[in-house]
Amino acid sequence: MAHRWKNTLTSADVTPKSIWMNRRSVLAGLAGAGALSSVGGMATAQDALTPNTLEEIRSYNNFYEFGTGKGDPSANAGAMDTSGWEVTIDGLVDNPGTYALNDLIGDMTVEERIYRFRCVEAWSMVVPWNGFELADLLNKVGVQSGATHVAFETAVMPEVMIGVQRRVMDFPYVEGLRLDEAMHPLTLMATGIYDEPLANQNGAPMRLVVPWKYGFKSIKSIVRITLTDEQPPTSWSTINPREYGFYSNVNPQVDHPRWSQASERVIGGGLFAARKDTLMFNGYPEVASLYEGLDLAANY
Ligand SMILES: Nc1nc2c(c(=O)[nH]1)N[C@H]1C(S)=C(S)[C@@H](COP(=O)(O)O)O[C@H]1N2
Ligand SMILES: [Mo]
Repeated sequence: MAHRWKNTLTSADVTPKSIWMNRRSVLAGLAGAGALSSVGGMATAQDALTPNTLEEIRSYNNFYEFGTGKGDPSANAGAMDTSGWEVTIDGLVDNPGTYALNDLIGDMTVEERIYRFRCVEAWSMVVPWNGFELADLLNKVGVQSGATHVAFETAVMPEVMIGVQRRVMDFPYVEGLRLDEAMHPLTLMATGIYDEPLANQNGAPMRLVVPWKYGFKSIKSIVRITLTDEQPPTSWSTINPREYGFYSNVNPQVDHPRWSQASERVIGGGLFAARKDTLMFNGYPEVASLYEGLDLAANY
């Protein structure tokens, strides 16, 4: 299938904002790792952030609807039919409704964003997403003044989802953001990777990507987006609030109760998987102002 969204931009095009933002965060990340001297001319952000291969990104997954093993989503998610996908927008919005996906996002400007991706389980990848800013979608549907948070919900298709059949957790999988986090220009709705439509195991046809938060915030295969005036329940913080908080910002100084978050295992790169230091906000310090005055150890 051809990548069907209009206005597709890639790194080959002039994409000042995304490239600039990535470059800035890469600089900060490298400075944090003490490697500033290797930056040299800083040609592009892509030079510094080497993406994982498509094969790696499509074969090592978490998508519990299709099973709890890392290989289960790639083995099982192909059975999900994403044609005729609809997304319901409701709550505190001017234009609520159930939309055919293309009617909702067909006019969005799709950009390439090469982001670090850090799972709470302490592994990481670098993924070249294609997507649009969630803010563009929220502005299109019209957020009403009382809204403070955004809630997201994943499809539930028991016929094809063995994890749903086996009730490995409560479904639908739900997630949420504060409205200011949702409106941040780094927050992406992804529809592709490497200029190809998302594979089902990566959350086709549309999934959230919040690069400064642990991966479980980046909810897949979204069927519902709700604007609300209270903090919405989220799947993992409901299952275990002590281990998984609502914010779940990547933070090397706040360990998971059962393991350190100070470093991460880099997926790929052969037999001797590299480890590297985990960066505050996963190397996106531009989001720090969102949390001024908040105790990040208490609000994990
Ligand atoms: N609906 C749904 N979304 C989900 C998950 C899930 O189990 N179900 N897993 C999360 C977790 S823990 C991670 S690390 C990422 C993994 O995304 P990837 O497989 O595309 O790398 O998806 C997140 N989104
Ligand atoms: Mo994760």
